[in-house]
Amino acid sequence: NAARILNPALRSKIMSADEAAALITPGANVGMSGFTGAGYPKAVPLALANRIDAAHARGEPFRIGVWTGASTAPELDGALAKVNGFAMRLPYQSDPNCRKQINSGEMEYTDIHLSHVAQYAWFGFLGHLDVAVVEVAAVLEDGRLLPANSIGNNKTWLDQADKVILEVNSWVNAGLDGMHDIYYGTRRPPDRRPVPINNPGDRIGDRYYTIDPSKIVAVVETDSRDRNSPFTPPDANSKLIAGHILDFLAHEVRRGRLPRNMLPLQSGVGNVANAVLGGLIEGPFEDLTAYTEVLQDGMLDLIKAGKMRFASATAVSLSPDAALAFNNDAQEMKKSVILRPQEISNHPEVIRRLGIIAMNGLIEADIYGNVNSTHIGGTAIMNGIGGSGDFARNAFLSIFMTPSTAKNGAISCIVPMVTHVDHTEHDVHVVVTEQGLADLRGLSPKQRAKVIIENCAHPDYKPALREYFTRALEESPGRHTPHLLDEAFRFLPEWKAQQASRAAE
Ligand code: 0RQ
Repeated sequence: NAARILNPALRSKIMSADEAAALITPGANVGMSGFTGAGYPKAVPLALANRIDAAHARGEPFRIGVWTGASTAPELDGALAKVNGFAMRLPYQSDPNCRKQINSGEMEYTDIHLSHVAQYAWFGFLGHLDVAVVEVAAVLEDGRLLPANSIGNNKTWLDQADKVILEVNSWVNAGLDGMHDIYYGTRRPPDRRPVPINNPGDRIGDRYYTIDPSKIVAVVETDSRDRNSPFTPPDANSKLIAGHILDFLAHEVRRGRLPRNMLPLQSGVGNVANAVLGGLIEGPFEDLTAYTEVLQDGMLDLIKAGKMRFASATAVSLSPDAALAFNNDAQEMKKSVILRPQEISNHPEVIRRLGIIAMNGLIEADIYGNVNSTHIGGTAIMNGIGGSGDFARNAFLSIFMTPSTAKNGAISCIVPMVTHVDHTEHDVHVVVTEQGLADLRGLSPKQRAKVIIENCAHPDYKPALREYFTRALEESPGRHTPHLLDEAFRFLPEWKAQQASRAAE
C-alpha cells in the first residue's frame, strides 16, 4: 500500500485512523469527501464517531460541523448521526439516522444547491473550514493527489482547510488516472471568467489535486470498497414513466426541437431514472452524451452498448456489481467518462450553454407545476435539493417524474398546492407519472392545472382534484392561480392529523 504514497515527506505522516481522528477538536468544521456513496473517507469518520461517543459517555460535549459533496455512506453520515456528533451538516444527505436527527430537531441541516457549496465557502458565507478529510487514490512523488471515485467539493476543502487528513484507498484502481478534470480557474466576482466547456467531453483542468503539503497533518491507509446501494429492477410504474418520457423525446426530435442524438442528458438517482436510461438502450437514439451529476448503472450500460459516446459527472453512483466492474475497467472507462468538481458538473452557465435534458424525481407536484423534492408533509426533510435545482432552472428541458401515488396509493403525489417549493412553476417544463405526461411549456397556470390533473393524477384522486380546481375557479379571490386557501392541503395525511388533533382539544 505504501506504493500508493510516493512522496517521502507525506509517507512520514502515515498514522492510524484513531490517531488522525484525535486531531479533530470539538466544534471544528470538517470538510469531508464523498458523493452518493463514492469517494467518502472510510476510516477516520468511524474513528471520530468512537471518540465522540466516548466523550459523550464522560459527559463532555463533542459535536462538529460537517460539509460534504453530497450524501456519503453509513460509515460517515450514519456513524456520526448515531453518536449525535453533528452540530450541523451540509449539503445533500440521504442517511436514515441523519434524517432522524434532523427531523427530531437535534441537528441543524443546511440544504444548498450543490453547485453553490464551493462558491459559498469561497465567499465566506459558511464560516471557517478547520479540517479536510479527503479520500484519494494515491499521492504522487511531487505531493499532488490522484482523486478517487468522486470529486465533489474536494478541491475546495483541500484549498481552504487549515489542516488536511488524507485517506489513501488502495482499493481504488489507480488505472483511473486521467479520468479526472480538476478546474483551477474559478474566481470570486468581479474576477470571474467564462467556464470554457462547449461539449460534455471538454477538458479544462488538471488530472490531480495540488495542495500545500505542509497542511497535511495525517495520511491514513485504507483498502475498502465504496459502499453503493443496490437498485431494485425497474417496477411496472418506472417502466411506464420511462416509456412516456421516451415517446415525448422522440416526438421532440420529430418536431425538430431536439437533434437526432438529443442533447446531453442529466438524470437523478433512483429506480425511475435508471429505468429511463434502460429504455434508451432499446430506443432509437444513438451517439448520446451526458452532462450530469452522478454516473449511474444505466449510463454505464449505455456506454457499454455503444449508445452513449461520453458522460461527464462529479461522481459514480453505482450498484455494488456495477461499482466493481467500473473499478476493474477504469482504464477503459476513462476514455468515455470525466469526473469534475461539482461546481463545474452542476454549473448553471455550462448547463444553459450545453442545453441539458434534465430528469429528476419529486415528492409532490401541484396542479400548477410547482415541485417539492425535499419535504414530507411540509415539515420533515427527506434528502435534500441536491443538484435538481442547478439542472432544472438552467436546463433546455426540465422533466420531473414520479409515481402518481406514494405509500401504496394512500397519498396522491399530485396535490392542489405543494407544502414546500423547491422548483417553482417557472422551472418545470414537464411532469410525468405512470398515468401520462404533462407538457407545461408555454401554458398559463389554469391550462397547466388541466393537463396535470388529466394526464398525471391517479384515477383515485382525479375526481377530487377536478372538484378542487372547478370550485377554485369560481371561489378563488384571484383567478390567475385559483386556490381555496383553507383546503389547499386537505389531501395530506399530516394536515388531516393536525385537524383531528385540534378538534379533539
Ligand atoms: O419512501 O421508501 O419509505 O416508502 O419518498 O420515493 O418513489 O422511491 O422515489 O427514490 O426517486 O426519490 C424526490 C426523494 C424521490 C429523490 C426523491 C416517499 C416514498 C419513498 C422515495 P419509502 P420513491 P425516489 C440529482 C438529482 C432530490 C434530489 C435530486 C430526491 C421515498 O428523487 O431526493 O433530485 N430528489 N437530485 O414513499 C410521502 C409523498 C411521497 C412520499 C414519495 N408525496 N408523500 N412520501 N414519498 N412521495 C442527484 C443528486 O442530487 C445526488
